[in-house]
Amino acid sequence: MNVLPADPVMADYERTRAVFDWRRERSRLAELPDGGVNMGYECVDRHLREGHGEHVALRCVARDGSVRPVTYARLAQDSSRFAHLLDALGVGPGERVFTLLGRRYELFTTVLGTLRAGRVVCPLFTAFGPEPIALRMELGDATVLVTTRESYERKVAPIRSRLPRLRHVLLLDLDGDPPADTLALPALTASAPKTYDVGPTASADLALLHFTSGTTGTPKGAMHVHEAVLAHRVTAACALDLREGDVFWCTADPGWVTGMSYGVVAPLALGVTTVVDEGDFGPARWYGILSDQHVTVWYTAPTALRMLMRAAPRDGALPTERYDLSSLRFAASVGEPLNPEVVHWGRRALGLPVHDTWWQTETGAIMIANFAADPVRPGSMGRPVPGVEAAVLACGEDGRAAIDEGHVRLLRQPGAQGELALRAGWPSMFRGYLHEPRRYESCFADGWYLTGDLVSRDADGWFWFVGRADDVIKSAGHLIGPFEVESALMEHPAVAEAGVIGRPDPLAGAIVKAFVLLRPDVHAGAELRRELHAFGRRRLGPAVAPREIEFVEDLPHTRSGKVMRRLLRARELGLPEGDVSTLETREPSGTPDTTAKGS
Ligand code: 6R9
Repeated sequence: MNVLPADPVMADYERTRAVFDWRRERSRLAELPDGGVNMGYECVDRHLREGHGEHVALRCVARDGSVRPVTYARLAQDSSRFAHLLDALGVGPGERVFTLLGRRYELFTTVLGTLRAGRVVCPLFTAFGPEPIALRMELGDATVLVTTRESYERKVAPIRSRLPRLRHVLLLDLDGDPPADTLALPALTASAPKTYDVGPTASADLALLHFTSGTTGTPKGAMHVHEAVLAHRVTAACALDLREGDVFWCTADPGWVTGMSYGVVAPLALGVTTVVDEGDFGPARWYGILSDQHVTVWYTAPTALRMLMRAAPRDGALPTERYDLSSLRFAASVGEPLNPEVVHWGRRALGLPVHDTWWQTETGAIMIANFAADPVRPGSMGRPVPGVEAAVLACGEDGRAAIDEGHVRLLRQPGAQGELALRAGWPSMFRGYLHEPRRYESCFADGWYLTGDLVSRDADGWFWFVGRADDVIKSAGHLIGPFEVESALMEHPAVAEAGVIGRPDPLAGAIVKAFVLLRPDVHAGAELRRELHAFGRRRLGPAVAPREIEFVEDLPHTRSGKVMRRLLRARELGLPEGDVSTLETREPSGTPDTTAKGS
């Protein structure tokens, strides 16, 4: 597979960092005739050209447990068919193909066909309700949607009129006539040619669009380019220890960045075999897959591990006593803090520690990790991957990096807390927020990308997560924007205003909690609470809807009229309220005093 021979990285961190060079790694990519790089080509065509077409790319585990192996050659054929279909439908270069699909084979053919054809992939989470789907498809200028009949009828048909630019809805299902204004994908691809020549692709052409949430405003469309595949390869090799012959299993949903970068792109770019589980989480199912598929490298989430940890049988038997986990060589997690208890449990229950890795939608690939050769430091995110420079920046009163005449201040003393920043310029760095250049620019200062996470670094250079600098909620590893939840709740006729926070939860890290101020004359009772829960789930989907709703008499506001979520959180947790100098002090239901100074 010809990436970063594992040895130098694993054996000597400092030395690898010293000699690492992105340009040299870039020269290992298969260059297209025009000098560009194509992510889809790296994942598929390259392996055929190198004579590995018969290697198993995917092992798709159906809900009933049956397993279907798919070779790289087959993946090339089926993704070629999809690429031809995009041509035939007149979908132009750079246009957006949205997927609303779980982990299944067609997700791979759609994504790879789209990338190979030079169109842009934008994945959606299947646990989203109609509202988050509509918003993202509107913002992302969706031209094509690939989904199932069931998802279409339940979630997209009701909002289709809001999407005038959506030209083609392609449904996977074979049975029955497709609903109005949709097409049956299998019928269209069956007769399409089985080979496809990847056309000119510039390294900086847009490949993936990932929506992510911020504190305010609409979701942000993080734009990723084809050459990001370089970072996927390098980080999967050095941080996930992925090597030739491995069987890899990434449990993340493809609607989120981990499920795309490491569930699809990275393992295929490295030519290994990837397990695709179409079923849902369950301890027996998951241990069964690890064992039956002889998974060697496993990338999952702290919430899932905590669920496994809790599911220990009464007789105290360890998973290793019931299942053959002897193939498993490396386990890692991402998305939320990995508490030390889970690392220790991993040692006991799986026979190996779990390696924490840190990154974000915007970074496109793993940036900080516990590496295979180093002893894990339980509770630490690890150290920067080769080719990435990380720093801790001094913060101002707003809790974000202080920028003084364009300059930031690096905190070098061990243990000092500040905002985590990364030196701009690694290949998978996002290249913009779609249609929001200012929002993008505000993420950078003095040559650094500001992550919005608060961290400290110890004397040996290991990073420790402290918290987020903003109000965004991480629940079960999924990033949820409080504003999106508040907006949806406020559409209910009984709701005057809502403030949404993450309430700490031992299993999911945090759960979404809404404080709801009702309109005058509305009775706050159990029935209304139930109705609001159902309303939230219908609009937002189960992954985003509030799990807890509390009716309140008033909500704290800043003098500029914004709900002070920080204060809601402090009150919820019984913590000191901190700086409340910007708190609006007039009657809460009145108009905020925007004339007040110093807000
Ligand atoms: C890949 C992904 C990014 C945010 C990030 C941080 C949190 C991710 C973490 C972690 C503590 C870790 N996060 N990894 N917090 N320890 N190892 O999750 O991307 O959905 O954009 O979330 O998740 O707050 O800023 P994304």
